[in-house]
Amino acid sequence: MRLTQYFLPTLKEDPKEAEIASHRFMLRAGMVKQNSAGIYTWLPLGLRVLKKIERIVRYHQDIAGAQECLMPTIQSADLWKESDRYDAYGKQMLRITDRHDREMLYGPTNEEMITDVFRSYLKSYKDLPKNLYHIQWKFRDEIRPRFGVMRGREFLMKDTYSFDLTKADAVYSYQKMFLAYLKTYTDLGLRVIPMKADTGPIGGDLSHEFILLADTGESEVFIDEKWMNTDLSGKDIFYKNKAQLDSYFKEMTGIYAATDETHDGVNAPVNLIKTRGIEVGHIFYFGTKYSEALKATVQTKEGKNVPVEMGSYGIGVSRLVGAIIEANHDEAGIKWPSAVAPFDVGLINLKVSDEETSAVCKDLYDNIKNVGLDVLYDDRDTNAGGKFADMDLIGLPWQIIVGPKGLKNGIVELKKRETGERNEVSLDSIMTILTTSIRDLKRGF
Ligand code: 5CA
Repeated sequence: MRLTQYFLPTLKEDPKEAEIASHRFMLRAGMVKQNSAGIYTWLPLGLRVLKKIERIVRYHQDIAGAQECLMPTIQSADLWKESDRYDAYGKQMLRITDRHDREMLYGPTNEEMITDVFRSYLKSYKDLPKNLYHIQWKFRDEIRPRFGVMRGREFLMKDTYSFDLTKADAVYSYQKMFLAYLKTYTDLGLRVIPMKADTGPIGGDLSHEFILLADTGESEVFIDEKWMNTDLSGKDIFYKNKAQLDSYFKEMTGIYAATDETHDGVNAPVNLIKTRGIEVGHIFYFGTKYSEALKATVQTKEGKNVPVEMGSYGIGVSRLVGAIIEANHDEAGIKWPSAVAPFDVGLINLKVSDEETSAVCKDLYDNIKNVGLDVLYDDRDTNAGGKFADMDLIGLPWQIIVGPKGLKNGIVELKKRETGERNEVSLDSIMTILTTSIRDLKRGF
């Protein structure tokens, strides 16, 4: 993409309304525009990141055995009356009346709707297990939308719903999702800690929040120091090896980590770190809460009808964009982890009016695209300082800086945004360096 043609409205000044780094940088980097409180337009640069996160989330859901579907954003109130949550949800729920005076709502979550989908088709133990997910916009009329996309009113969530015959099977489904979450966050370039959690309005008796540690996080958390050296990647653990998965789950959930609500000072270890974090995922096992209310039953082998065992599993996809920035930035701007960067490479032409410089840049631009990398080419006829500042702000992992002085000696500059490290490299070797350093970071998502 050429910057002269791209819709990238960057801002030099910090917007007044932004209290935290991620919000400030998302507005300044032209990723989102606020339309009303907690409601945003995703501009092209922001949408690229959102899509990359979605892709990684989807990749791991599919491997764990979940199947993607897509439920609507608008739901009928009737289902919520069946589960008795229509009144309980209170003012958080955006209620709508259609032209026939039917009560509708903008979905804050989908337990009722997926249970209705399930009961419409599946009636036998032979149909189980099933696991369905979608990535869809939700609406919660938050009292205090703030921190940009981190606490929005309209936000993108991945929500998965598992259906099993027995509690033991449901716990296995829960453990598989638990593992999928750890693998997902690792591939997003994040270190996220699972913590025992309250189930709140979703209900149930087994629940974990996934917390990214950050000083600006909304949740107060308590974690055992041991977490600092624990491998959280879930690598080498297999979904189908039940015994291995079970012992891994017990090991991970055995190390003390709690949110403010579940922290119990009495049983907590002494070497506890009190800090703050961002909730980027939340999973629940709630048994038959919804299947009983909505009469989603299956027939067992013995011919008995029993309510299906369920769990639900959420990831805050749009919140993750902000959370990733909170964990990866400096004074100058964002430092995207490669897996979610909007472009892999930023190509800076220092002197557009110089014919040779522009010819070299054009060749490089084509070559980089041809090897399958995403490149943003700053071909604007503006000063170098502004170009460097914008490139640091939007935080692409690699920058290639091309100017007439270097080219006299066949040299361009390669900058790694993460460390700020700059190296002069020969024009002949740049493509090899790029493909070897970046290719192995990009997986087949
Ligand atoms: N039905 C369950 C799981 S599918 C559920 O709704 N869980 S939740 O309420 O915990 O939401 C799941 C995730 O969505 C949260 O962990 C959080 O990352 C994200 N989320 C929740 N509220 C907001 C919000 N107002 N803005 C942005 N993200 C949010």
